[in-house]
Amino acid sequence: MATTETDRMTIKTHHYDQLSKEEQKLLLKRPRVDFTSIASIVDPIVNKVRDEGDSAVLEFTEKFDKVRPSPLVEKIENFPQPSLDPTVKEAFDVAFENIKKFHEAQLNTGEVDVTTMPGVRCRRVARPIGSVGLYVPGGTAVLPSTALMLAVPAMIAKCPIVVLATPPLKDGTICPEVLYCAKKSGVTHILKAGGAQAVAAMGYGTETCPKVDKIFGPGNQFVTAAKMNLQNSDAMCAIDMPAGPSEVLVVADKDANPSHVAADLLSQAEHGPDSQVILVVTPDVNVERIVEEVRVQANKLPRADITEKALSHSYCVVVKDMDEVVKFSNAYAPEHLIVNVEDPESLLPSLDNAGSIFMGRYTPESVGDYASGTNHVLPTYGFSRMYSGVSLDSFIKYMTVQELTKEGIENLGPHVAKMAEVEGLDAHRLAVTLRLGIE
Ligand code: HSO
Ligand code: ZN
Repeated sequence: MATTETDRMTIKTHHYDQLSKEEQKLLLKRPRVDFTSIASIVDPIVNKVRDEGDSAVLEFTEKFDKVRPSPLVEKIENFPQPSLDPTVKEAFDVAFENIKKFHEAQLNTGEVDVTTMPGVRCRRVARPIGSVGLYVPGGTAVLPSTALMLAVPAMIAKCPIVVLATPPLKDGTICPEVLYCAKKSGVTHILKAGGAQAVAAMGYGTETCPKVDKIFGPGNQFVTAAKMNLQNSDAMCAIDMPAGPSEVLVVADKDANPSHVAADLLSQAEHGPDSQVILVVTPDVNVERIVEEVRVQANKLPRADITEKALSHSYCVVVKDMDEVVKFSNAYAPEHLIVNVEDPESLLPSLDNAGSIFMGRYTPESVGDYASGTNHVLPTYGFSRMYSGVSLDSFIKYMTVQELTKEGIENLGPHVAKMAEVEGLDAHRLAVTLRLGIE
């Protein structure tokens, strides 16, 4: 039978109990990313930028983006305020305020001041990371919202140097909305480059690009591979988190509106051909209706090609009951989890692994992607099991501080001296006993 345009825009359905254990396990697997072959392309780019600096970055930008921006790096104050349509400006202003509010609320939450025993005071104090690099993707979609998600917490943390890298447009300028967000949120430098070459320029520093201590942001496989290279190199550079393709898991009950569910699935599918979208439901839900809605809406999308590829490795799965839904979601550990059910709050205590959760009938992922206030740079690929999304803490490191009074060393010193004795570290013991005036 010939496959029509419409047939391809479909999403398969599995009945969990009818699958073998092996097949059930396979559902949790992400589309495979071959990092070794990507590294073989990316590593030489990173090394050339490390060795040759700006000239290598410009060479790669000319090769991949077909433009030679001049200058490559500019201080933010050199850019005039871009003129935006007032409704566009207002939308970004609202998003900025909400993101700022949510991340400001995280200030001082990690600092502690505890007296562990009389005369022994222990503190934890926060300091901003000195220099950070923010990667804002270009490519098939320019994402100025990512500029806000990264620059606003960096601004609140008071990071002194904030470099924003983004691929230049064909005329060598950068996207005006990205520039607007960068100016508004305290970015200090713009690096007009993308891909592995931009990541390497920030990680190692070049003649004109400040060296950063930590690189943030989503990107394609090349950007991810470059971040991984830097993290394991002598660049002395941290990264926000490991990354894979974007994904959403939607939980829907029988009263969820099928067109809303379909739109939520597609909003993640349209991100990239390797995105994965998953629907988990109980047997009382009309899955066919939702699948039909996906087909109808997908065919009308401008990014239909990308969406079709994403749908080819996406699926719906029908499980026995709500307990199984929660179990499945926790095992999959999605980047985004939409809980489109009557009483989402009752499920929250059992939900353990997700980058960001969207609760109830009126909370599409789009609101968190843009403007509710939460961050959209989140752990993918099952990493929400052990990583958090970007937050204020991502731009801060903590120092611990301790101070003992005379009473403190008298209380604690003998125990420390005893432990030093057990470990055979005599200088450690002496540092205490000399102060105590014993021996
Ligand atoms: N869903 C994306 C973020 C984004 N969506 C940016 C639209 N613009 C990855 O979490
Ligand atoms: Zn999105």
